[in-house]
Amino acid sequence: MKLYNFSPAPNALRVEMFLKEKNIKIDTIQVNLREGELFKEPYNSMNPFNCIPFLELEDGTIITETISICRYLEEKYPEPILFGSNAKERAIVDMWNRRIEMDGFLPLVHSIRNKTSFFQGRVIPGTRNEINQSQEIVTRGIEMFKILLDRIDPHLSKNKFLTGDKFSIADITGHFMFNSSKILKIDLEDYKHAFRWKSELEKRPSNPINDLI
Ligand SMILES: N[C@@H](CCC(=O)N[C@@H](CS)C(=O)NCC(=O)O)C(=O)O
Repeated sequence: MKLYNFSPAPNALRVEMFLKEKNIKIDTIQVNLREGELFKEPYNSMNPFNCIPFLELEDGTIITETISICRYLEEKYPEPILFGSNAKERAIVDMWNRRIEMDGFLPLVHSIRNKTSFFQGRVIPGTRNEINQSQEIVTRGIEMFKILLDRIDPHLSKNKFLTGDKFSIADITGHFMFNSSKILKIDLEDYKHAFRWKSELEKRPSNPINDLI
């Protein structure tokens, strides 16, 4: 099994944090997406969506999508459980991960890609084209993130992690949502409980951002 990744990228780091939480090591090949490596062979054929991370199994099967990769690894290496241990827990973890990913993580990814000149010509992940950056998408992403914070702040006043006492994949997604909010310099002062959660996530030994600094 081989993982194709590019460590500074947020989705790459999500998988790395998951691996560290589980204390597992996988052969990893760094593919420099900034130099267009993902559009060259063999990577273009391995993942025509031209994104990392992706996982190559022994039989040649390619699994893309951060959460799908983590789900596969969860079944192969169950402990510690990060996707829930029974039907109810798995549904709750999935519910929170989707809320965080769709209402916070992805809107902020699109805000960043539409804001910084670094992403000109590649506003949509895994593309190289002339699609314009849009200030409206920057603004909308931040608005969506704040609506999410309004909703999760009261929940986090009563819960250590998103699903209660147990750390899960949803918290990993949350950690990288906050990392994007830092890049966009979004003030979190009004969200005391979300800020407490964010600070605890940053302190986890598995936080791969600490290794980059
Ligand atoms: N939906 C994919 C998105 C993966 C993704 O956006 N990867 C980015 C890095 S964080 C990428 O490879 N971008 C390549 C590029 O835009 O050139 C997932 O969840 O894994």
